[in-house]
Amino acid sequence: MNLTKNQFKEDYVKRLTLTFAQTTTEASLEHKYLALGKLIRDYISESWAETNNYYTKKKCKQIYYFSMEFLLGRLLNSYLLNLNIRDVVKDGLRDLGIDLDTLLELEPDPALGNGGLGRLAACFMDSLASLGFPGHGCGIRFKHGLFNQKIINGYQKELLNNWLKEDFLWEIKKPEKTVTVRFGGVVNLVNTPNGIEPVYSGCEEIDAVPYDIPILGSNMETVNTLRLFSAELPEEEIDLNGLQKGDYQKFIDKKFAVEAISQILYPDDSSFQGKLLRLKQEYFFVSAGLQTILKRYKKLKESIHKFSDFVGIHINDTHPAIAVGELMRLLLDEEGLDWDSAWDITVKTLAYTNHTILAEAMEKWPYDMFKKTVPRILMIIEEIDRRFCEEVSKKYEEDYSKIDSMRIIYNGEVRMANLAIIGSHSINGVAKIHTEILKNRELHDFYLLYPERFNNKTNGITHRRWLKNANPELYKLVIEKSGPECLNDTNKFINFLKYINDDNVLQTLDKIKFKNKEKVVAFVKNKYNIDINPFSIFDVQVKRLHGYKRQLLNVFNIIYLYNQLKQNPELDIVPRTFFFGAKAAPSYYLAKNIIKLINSVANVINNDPDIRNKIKVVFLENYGVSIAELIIPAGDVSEQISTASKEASGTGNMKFMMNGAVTLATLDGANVEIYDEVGDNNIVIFGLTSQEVMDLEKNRTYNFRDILNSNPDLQKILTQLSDGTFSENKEEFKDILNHIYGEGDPYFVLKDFSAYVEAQNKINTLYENRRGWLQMCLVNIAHSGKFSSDNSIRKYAEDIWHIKEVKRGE
Ligand code: Z2T
Repeated sequence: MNLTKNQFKEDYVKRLTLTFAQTTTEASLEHKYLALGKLIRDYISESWAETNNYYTKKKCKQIYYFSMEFLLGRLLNSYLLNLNIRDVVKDGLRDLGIDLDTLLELEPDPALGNGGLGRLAACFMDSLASLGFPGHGCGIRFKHGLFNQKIINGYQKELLNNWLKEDFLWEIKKPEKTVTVRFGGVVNLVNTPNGIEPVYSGCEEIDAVPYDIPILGSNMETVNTLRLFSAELPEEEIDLNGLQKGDYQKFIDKKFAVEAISQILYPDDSSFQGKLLRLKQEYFFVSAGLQTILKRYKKLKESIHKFSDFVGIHINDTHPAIAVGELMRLLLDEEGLDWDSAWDITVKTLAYTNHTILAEAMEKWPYDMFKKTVPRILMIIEEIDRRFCEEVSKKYEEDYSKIDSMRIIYNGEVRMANLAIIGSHSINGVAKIHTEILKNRELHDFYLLYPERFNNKTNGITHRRWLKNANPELYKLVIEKSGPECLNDTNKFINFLKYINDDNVLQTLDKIKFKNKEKVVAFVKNKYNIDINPFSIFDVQVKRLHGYKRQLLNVFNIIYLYNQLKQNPELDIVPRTFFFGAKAAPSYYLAKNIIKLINSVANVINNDPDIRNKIKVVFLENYGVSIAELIIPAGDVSEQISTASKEASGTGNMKFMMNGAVTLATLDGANVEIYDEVGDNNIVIFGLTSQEVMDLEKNRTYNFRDILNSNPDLQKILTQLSDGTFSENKEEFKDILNHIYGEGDPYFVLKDFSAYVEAQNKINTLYENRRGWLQMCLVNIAHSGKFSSDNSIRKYAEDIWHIKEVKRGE
């Protein structure tokens, strides 16, 4: 937008005075922040209304991205960047004696997601709006997001996340757009003059109240909507529940149970728990979202049969897969369509993304729970299942194994992935290798049945948040050197390669990285009182804590290094700082035990004079979007070391690459595509391939003892986990020991250990050649444009959603 510094200052001072009845000299920092936020909100509002009116007027096909999670991170700086007024605002505030960066830190970071899946949804929102696509988000307004992590004596403690304690600046409540969601009760099908109709009795009705957040594009005109629903007790219900009789307890219990639905985000990133409340959350936002979409569609006055020409609905993993049943219900029961028409519309409207092949993450609801919670949906799903079995048995005759593997209801469970696949016209994985595994193994039978539905869409990240916002100096350099064509097409980052032999550019890269490292040095000193060396290699593994992500492999190498240095304190190694950031699901004992190990090892190493500060270990508490924005721009080495075949894609790998780190990786997920881009000389690859892992799993031929017996270094490390080296309590690391000795090292940590050590040595050698290292960084940055979510979204738009970019002027 066009805004002069003086105009901004005038607007700001006025806003501050009108809202808080104070001048800039008296106002608290908090009020200064709030006034800025409210002003920026004003700047956005007009375009928001215009965007919506335009979509309706032109009847644009609109996409709704249904997701349990949206991990947005702080929004104020993104709004400033996308409005293109950050510099003006910063200068204007400085004139008033206010530091913009200090105000930005005051914004709460809404953590409405667990990890990659939620952050991907947020990156997609940014790309949709920035490219001018009509695409919105639909989810839940959790009162409490992902827990805040505190480390106490090396253990993870979970604290309640209370991001709504202060009013959230960016949401607008829309009570007039409330819809009703029905749970439980009994449904009978009754013959009426209008045909068969469901009659409900004894069910519970809940209000879904929308809160809208503007998603502002960088294209200066599009403002899409993220609509999050909150669960409330309907007003009529309040009387019916005891107020009249003075039975307040009954009323309070009821209100509590209803509001529970949008109280808190489940903190599991990759395991399915089968909790009733979770099922209610899923149906709650899906039903509310679909009802809202249908209401909006009616205003277009188009035939219901053309629904999928105007609406596309994307389901982000199986959490919203119940949409298949709910859309059918709305079309059959509310719109009065016949089965075949309703089914045709449903399949054409829905598309599904799979984010994992881990068996323990698959959503399978107990049949009885499902039936009690959403009886009408279960009826419909049973009919979908019946028809599906009929179709399959026609095709495969008596091959019951095929029916068993693909049908929805099986063994007393409702299998949500099967429902999603059968009810969608498109099914995609999130990286090439992941999609191949889906097609060839996990979903092979479905692939044979519906080959045309399967496609790959490799994940991406928005360079606006992960480069422009998190690493502004590097962004400036890339744009300046690679040309303005980068602004609209990140693939043009490749022009940066021209500077591969330009010592000035390489020096500048070095300086920028160093400054980013110094920021982290200051942060760590201030927060943990640990001194770290900005000249050391910053080796970073930040992501959720999980067995398959193998933080344990990383720690084992650190212990190995420690042992070497203890044996020979004179050993000449390149100084390194190992950073970890990771939350463990509260009930995941192994993961929590690994956190304790990292902190115990850190404590020993950081305080051992023999080590002479050659290595340091830092655990960054409460890893989330905000900490990521601090640490990723400072990373030299990006640890992407999952057991091959387990990480569907990974997106942190892309963020590090874009910020000029060198990837140390297994050939898993999108690492494979990063490798294809940068080539053998600009990445360090090690370990089992996914084929090797899958073969070992299939043949059950892996025995960790074979490895252990022939590797004294590993023997020593495992001994140290119970001999008091890292904890006085010799039982301390029993979950980890059981993971190896009891479960047999299911993620092949021991198997890949020596390859990993070797790869780490290679990193040292590469790093010692300063120029060579900087050239590797440059190559990585140049190729990172490929992994912008703008590219991913363009492909979704073209192949799956069939939507076009909208330019309001035209
Ligand atoms: C999640 O973050 C991911 C997968 C899930 O499967 C659930 C959650 Cl919360 C149900 C991650 C994948 O692990 C990661 O590889 C991928 O990059 C990310 O989703 C986005 O696709």
